[in-house]
Amino acid sequence: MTLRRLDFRTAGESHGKGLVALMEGVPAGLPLETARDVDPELTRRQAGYGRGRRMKIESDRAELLSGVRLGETLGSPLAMVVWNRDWENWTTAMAHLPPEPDENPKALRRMYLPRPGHADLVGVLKYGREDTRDILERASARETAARVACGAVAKRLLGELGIRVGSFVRSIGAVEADEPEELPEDLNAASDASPVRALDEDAASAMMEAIDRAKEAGDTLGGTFQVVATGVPVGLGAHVSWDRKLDGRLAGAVASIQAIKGVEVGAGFQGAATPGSEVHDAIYRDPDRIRSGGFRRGTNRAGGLEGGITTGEPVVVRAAMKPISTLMKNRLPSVDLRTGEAREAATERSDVCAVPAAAVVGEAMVALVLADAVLEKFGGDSLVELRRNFDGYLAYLSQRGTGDG
Ligand code: EPS
Repeated sequence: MTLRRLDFRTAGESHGKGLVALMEGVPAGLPLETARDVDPELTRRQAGYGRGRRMKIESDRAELLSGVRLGETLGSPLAMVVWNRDWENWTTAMAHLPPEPDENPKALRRMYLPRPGHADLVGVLKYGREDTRDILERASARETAARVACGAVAKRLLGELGIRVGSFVRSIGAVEADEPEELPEDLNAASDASPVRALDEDAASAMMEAIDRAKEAGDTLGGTFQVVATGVPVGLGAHVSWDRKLDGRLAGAVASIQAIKGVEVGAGFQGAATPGSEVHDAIYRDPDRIRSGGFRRGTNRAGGLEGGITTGEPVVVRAAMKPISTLMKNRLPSVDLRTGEAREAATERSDVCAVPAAAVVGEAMVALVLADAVLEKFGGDSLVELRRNFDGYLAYLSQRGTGDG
């Protein structure tokens, strides 16, 4: 799955020198300063109760290499690097050159005990490698720092059009948060105030206790989160072909995040057990709701998407993250790739729970897909041109809203 108008790519290993983010298709004239627009998002991704010691070492910042001049994008490819501070401790193990013959083998930090749930085993089999580090360094969720850097640029672009993307955590392990009747106006201000990014204080305390218990037991926890985009106009995506349907594009992007095993749009699986009369969102006339074409829905169980097209209601994507596969105790059976002997899976420094961080990565992926869909519909080589096209569409919708369209 690739984006259509806004291409992005990442490179880099978890303990390599740094993570590279490359974006193409950002229109010219978008105000962009990494300290203001990108670094705060990187900091949000680093936070969350349950992260490991690595996050105390890192202090992620984006360094721009190209694509911006005097505070505005040029329309040229945007290149950013997030340097890994921990690299200093890994220069031997992650060196580009072959090791000296007398190098201490321990310093190379090879790993031969694949962790169930990780890319370790399938990766070495597929790529013809012996040392699982050749796989795990890239499979690591550290890569999401570069995704969040790209997502921050997408958010900045969407923000210019009044589209905002936020998230919150719905559950961690078996602890489920109560969802408020109405989401806060500034969703991220509310969820970021919680160490687990939940909107229910009692549940947040129970979630943190569950994380503490898992940590003591040397275990890990997964959970679920919800990404919400507001201000999205009706008409992004298309019903006409499978790969233009926006729900599929969003689900694919969110499912591509490390450890994500399930994605729902709106009420998702819940809707499957409910009669249609209680699932679908009734249509009412509301001329003031310009972005919805002069209509309002009684509910938003569809998660802002019908037929693969946005409705103008908030876009809602939910995801389930499995528990992290690196276990400190009760390590699962595995096999030593050198000898074929039964052994316990490898362990190394890791997180206990990264669901709050995954929600921030979810925002980035949703923002990138929405920005892509915006550029697909409205085009424009510059922000001025994009906005002119966008405003023209809103003018058309507003005319329809009067009933004379
Ligand atoms: C990290 C995500 C996790 C962390 C990693 C930093 O990666 P993984 O998917 O490999 O478990 O554990 O830190 C380390 C690998 C480490 O050395 O502690 C991130 O999101 O930045």
